[in-house]
Amino acid sequence: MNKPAVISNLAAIDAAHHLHPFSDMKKLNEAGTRIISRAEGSNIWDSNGKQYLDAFAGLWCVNVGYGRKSIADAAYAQMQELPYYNTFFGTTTPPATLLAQKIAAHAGPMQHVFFTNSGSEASDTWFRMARVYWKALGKPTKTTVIARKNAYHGSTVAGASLGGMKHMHEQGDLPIPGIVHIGQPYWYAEGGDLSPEEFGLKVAKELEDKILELGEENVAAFVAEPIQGAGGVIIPPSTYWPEIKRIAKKYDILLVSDEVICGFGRLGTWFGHQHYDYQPDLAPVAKGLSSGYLPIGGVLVSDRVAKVLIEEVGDFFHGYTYSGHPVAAAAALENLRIIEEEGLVERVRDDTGPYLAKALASLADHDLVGEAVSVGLMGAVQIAADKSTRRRYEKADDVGTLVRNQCVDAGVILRATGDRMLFSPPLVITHAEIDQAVGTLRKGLDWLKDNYKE
Ligand code: PXG
Repeated sequence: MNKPAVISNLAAIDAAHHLHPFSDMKKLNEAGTRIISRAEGSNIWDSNGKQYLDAFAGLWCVNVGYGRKSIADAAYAQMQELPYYNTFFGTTTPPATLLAQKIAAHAGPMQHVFFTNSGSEASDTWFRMARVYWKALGKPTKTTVIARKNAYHGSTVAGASLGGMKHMHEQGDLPIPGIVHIGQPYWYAEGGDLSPEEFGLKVAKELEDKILELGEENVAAFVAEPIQGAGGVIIPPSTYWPEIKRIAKKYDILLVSDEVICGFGRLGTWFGHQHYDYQPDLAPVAKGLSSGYLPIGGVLVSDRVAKVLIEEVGDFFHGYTYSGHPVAAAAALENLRIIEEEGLVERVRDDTGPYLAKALASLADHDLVGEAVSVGLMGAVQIAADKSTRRRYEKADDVGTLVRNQCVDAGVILRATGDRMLFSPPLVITHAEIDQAVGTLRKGLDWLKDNYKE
């Protein structure tokens, strides 16, 4: 296929002008940027015409898959009708309002939404909202938020502070005051001699200990992803969420469920908290809300919090020029219509989710596989140096990257967090594509076994 001349130059232009997120630019410029130029279903193509199965849905977000003409049409029609108007001074637009209604239809007692453009902005939004809530109730000391180590909640100052990534904190003197972190339910790495169930209870109990240490009167909220995503698809032991639920109920704090990855079908439920059967007071969303076709996010607000915001707070001095952007909202509306009409949430729950679980379980016999686990279409394979003792390779980042590179070369995009290989494919992925992804990962692990020496 003939390419326009400019394409052959793009990598050089990119190196000259484009700073990439979360990238070592020197190494990237040496290696050359991979240019992705088209996509369809669960597959993407680079500018050399090479095809890849995108087992990562972009960045955990293209839930309905690529190439949905009806989303493009909805955005085009909206752009012609009304490309922009704001939602600030007593106005709204039809798509923004209808999108709020459609989200609410799946969100139980979270019947209101505050729109943002991203998950990071959603983190900043609920963080302020939680403090405003307690102040309005006459409890202005309830400001501290408890979050978890190795969590990811975005890259803004509040988002990166809420996240528990040390390397992010080191850049910019984070976290900001008023944010503290407790342990994560990562049994494989940190569970020691405890059973997963005992360990789940132990790390959940850290929340109670932290509340007692800080004093309930100083704690605003606890935030957690239902399953930690960027941290490595850390699936909590079965005892974890019931205990967190008990503790959050016992003490007067808000429970915040970061649904940016787990929302909109990923776990085979509309939202991750529904899979784990707890009820958040606030829930940031983004990604799957529009399947990444346009940037949009938001915070789902429970009736408990909305009532105070509406009746007690008055003006909430917070918002973005593009909160509820009509074109992004129109795209998101069509995206949610597709999820509903095609029964994608049920398909993940009853069909592709169990199929992925079985395919991953087939890796358990591999010498380097410590665990291979999933919920819905969110899965992880833990690489082990010695699976009998759960010993991990010392250079965890290296082994994950090596296997990831093998998979990408073989035409399957996966993500590695350290020594965990992560799956988060489009919700339209087929059985054959799941087999392709898992089969390619097995070969990558074979390669590591034969070629990597500690
Ligand atoms: N919360 C969670 C749970 C996320 O996963 C955000 C908030 C922030 O969303 P925005 O839209 O501001 O990016 C995220 C984003 C990775 C990776 O490498 C993960 C995310 C973003 C970029 C990279 O896994 N998650």
